Amino acid sequence: MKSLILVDIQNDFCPGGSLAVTGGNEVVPIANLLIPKFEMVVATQDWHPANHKSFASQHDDVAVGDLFKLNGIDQIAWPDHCIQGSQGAEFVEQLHTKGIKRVFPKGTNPQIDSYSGFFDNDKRNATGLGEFLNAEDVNEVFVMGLATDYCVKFTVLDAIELGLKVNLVVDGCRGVDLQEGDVTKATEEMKSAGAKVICSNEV
Ligand code: VGL
Ligand code: ZN
Repeated sequence: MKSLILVDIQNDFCPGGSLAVTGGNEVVPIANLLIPKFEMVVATQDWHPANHKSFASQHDDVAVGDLFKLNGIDQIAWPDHCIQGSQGAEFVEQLHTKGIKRVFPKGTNPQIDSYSGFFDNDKRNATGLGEFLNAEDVNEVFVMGLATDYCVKFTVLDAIELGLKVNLVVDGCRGVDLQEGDVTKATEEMKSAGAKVICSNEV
């Protein structure tokens, strides 16, 4: 069974949002084209408590974009984003969410970030996505969404590690590019890890 994984297609990652990704909204029509092609569509949702420690606002000595250690692991300080229950955390209104079978929230523990849709960044806690796909006999996934260089990348890498065949729908992704070239680098990383990079018209 094949599954489409929609990563974090949320208002805060689109123009006008607090962690806006350039062209983030452009992935929505692509998602809407792909959703009806899959029997099994799942989505991840960045879903932070207001006091999440990945937010620069929760520290006296870090600014947005700074790299710091959070409980011993590397963390980038983000602006407040995807706060549980806020408009920014909602899926983009134009996204055809009716076709989504199950939503997996992530980043709910204030002490650790969760870029991957499968695990927290220390890999200790799972979101349930892996078990769900396994129970549904999914062996191949098509991943698209936001952002290429963070949540898409780590979702893809974990999916490969879990033994899934992984296709990255590259025109269905947009990235942060905190440093110029991050998106290109992330795509290369996913490719060398074993992801097949495809366009939405090849699905
Ligand atoms: C993401 C940074 C912080 C993402 C989520 O969805 O790529 N990036 N939280
Ligand atoms: Zn986040």
